Amino acid sequence: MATVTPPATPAAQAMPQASAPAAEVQTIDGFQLVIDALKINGIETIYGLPGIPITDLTRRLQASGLRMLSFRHEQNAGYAASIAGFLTQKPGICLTVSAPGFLNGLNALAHATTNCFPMILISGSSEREIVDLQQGDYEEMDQLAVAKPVCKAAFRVLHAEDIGVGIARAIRAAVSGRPGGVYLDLPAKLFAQSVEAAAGKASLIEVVDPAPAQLPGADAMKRAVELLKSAKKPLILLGKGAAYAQCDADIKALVEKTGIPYLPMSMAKGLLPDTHEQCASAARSFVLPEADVVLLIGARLNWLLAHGKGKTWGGKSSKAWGGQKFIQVDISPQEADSNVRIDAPLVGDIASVVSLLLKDVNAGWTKPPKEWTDAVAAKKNGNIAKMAETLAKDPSPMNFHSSLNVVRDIIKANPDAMLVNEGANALDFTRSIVDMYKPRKRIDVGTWGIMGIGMGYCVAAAVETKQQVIAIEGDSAFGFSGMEVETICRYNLPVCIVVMNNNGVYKGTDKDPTGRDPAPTVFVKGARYDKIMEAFGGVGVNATTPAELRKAMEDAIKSRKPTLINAVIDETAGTESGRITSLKPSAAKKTK
Ligand SMILES: Cc1ncc(C[n+]2csc(CCOP(=O)(O)OP(=O)(O)O)c2C)c(N)n1
Ligand SMILES: [Mg+2]
Repeated sequence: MATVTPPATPAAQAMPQASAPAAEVQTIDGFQLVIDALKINGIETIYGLPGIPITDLTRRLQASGLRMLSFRHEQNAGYAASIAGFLTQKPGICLTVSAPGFLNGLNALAHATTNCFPMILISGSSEREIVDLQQGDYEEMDQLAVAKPVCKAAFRVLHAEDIGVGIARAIRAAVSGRPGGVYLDLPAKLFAQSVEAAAGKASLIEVVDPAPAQLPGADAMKRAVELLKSAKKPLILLGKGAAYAQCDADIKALVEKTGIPYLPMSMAKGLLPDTHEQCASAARSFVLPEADVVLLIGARLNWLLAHGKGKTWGGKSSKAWGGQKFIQVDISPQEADSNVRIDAPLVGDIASVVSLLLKDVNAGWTKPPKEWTDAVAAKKNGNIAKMAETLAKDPSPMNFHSSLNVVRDIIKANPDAMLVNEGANALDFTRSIVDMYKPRKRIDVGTWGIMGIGMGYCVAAAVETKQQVIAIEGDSAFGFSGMEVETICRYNLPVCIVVMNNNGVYKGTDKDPTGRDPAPTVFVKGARYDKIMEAFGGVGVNATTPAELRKAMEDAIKSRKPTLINAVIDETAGTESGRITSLKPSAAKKTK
């Protein structure tokens, strides 16, 4: 806090010796108001990258005791902030410079909005009067206008006395209702503005009840429970919204007391252990078309669930309804009927709705018919046995199955470890082979299937949870954020990265038919990603067998040192596009 003497009046200047000494006025500047506004709202960590006009802000944030984690590229800082939001229910904060830094952070802001993660992108910006007249300022851009289409809300603060309101609005917008990405524009001039200290402090707002409980009405509950009770082949689908809600014990109780088979979406894996007897993951292609009533909890009927219709759901053609009835628990009333009819929408926050459902179940419940649960179990056990045979093989060179069998054991032995996962085959095989045992331990590419979340997620997962982090990365996927290995070493984070190196995107065998260049999907053969980690003082290991991979992962977990294992995978092992080959335009052409 600075002390300034108010400017002397012209009269006082004329006769200085005659006036009494001016009273000192305590002031507070824009930098400090931003810091204090974040602090009183419980923000502890900022993910960002310094430069004009926010360098001093990053220094003062750090000096004030907040944790300021500095990245090599804003996109990775943004992904870190987005997943911090998912893990903590508090908005993850990403701080960037103007135009180019802002644009680098924008991808993550859009990702947060799409995935319903609370996040605030705070960017410094250039002089408004020059930007608005397009007179060519340093890093000139109308950032507010650019951000708007990809975020839930966007705000700009022009006066220091509005900083408190600006940050309060950003926090409330990010976490209330359906969470999402919020943009907050802080022009350079704002930081140096000073206001009278007491007034400045009084202008700060501690947000009360930022994500209020929202409960559906009794009639909506009755409708949903009656429909669920009428089912002969019920199914529960858990989405990452159910993981976000942090009502793990109630979700487990609901599943177990109803006795209904359940299917977790990727980031809902571990809400109940994947080895749970009611888990139907290994029978997905059986339960989706067979189920008659489906209870969706925090899962949207988007492309990841084939829009709730078509052949996946037993429909006769690609757009035909399969005949299921849906109960949908979602905080957004607009989600219902987005793809197919929702017979019983339950609009509310997941924790409240699940506790209401549990009350009804406790009041009296008949478990689903044994024919249904037996049929699901038979299908599932058959598929698990088939998978066990594949996993038992030890081919040379190592393939996705034999290497991921090791990861599966490591996660089983370390169920508290965070698993970060991206790639195509490296993603799909990890999701289906590696069982999760606890909630919110698996974080991955999310709704967009985005490459580049890897190292940002690793940093945030380590910082927010303090747990060991294990990242299973396709070699292409790793390349999007690989430079953050330096960040991981700089902060000495317990991160073990496994690069599934099959020499390319999907696989490493493509050829340029003209013979001139490498094919678009292939990389340098035999690349040694482990050397990147060594360059910054971490541990690098080249693993060519499952035994070498196991030893390297165990050592990493024991030492908690930043480690990168270059896992050499058979370059012929992958499938084009992993499991989503059907989405390729050329595939659509063939089926016409
Ligand atoms: C930002 C972004 N760019 C491009 C893609 C397209 N894409 C999907 S998977 C993938 C990489 C797959 O290769 P790799 O990570 O090596 O996994 P593999 O299948 O080889 O295990 C790419 C580039 C994407 N999903 N996101
Ligand atoms: Mg690859």
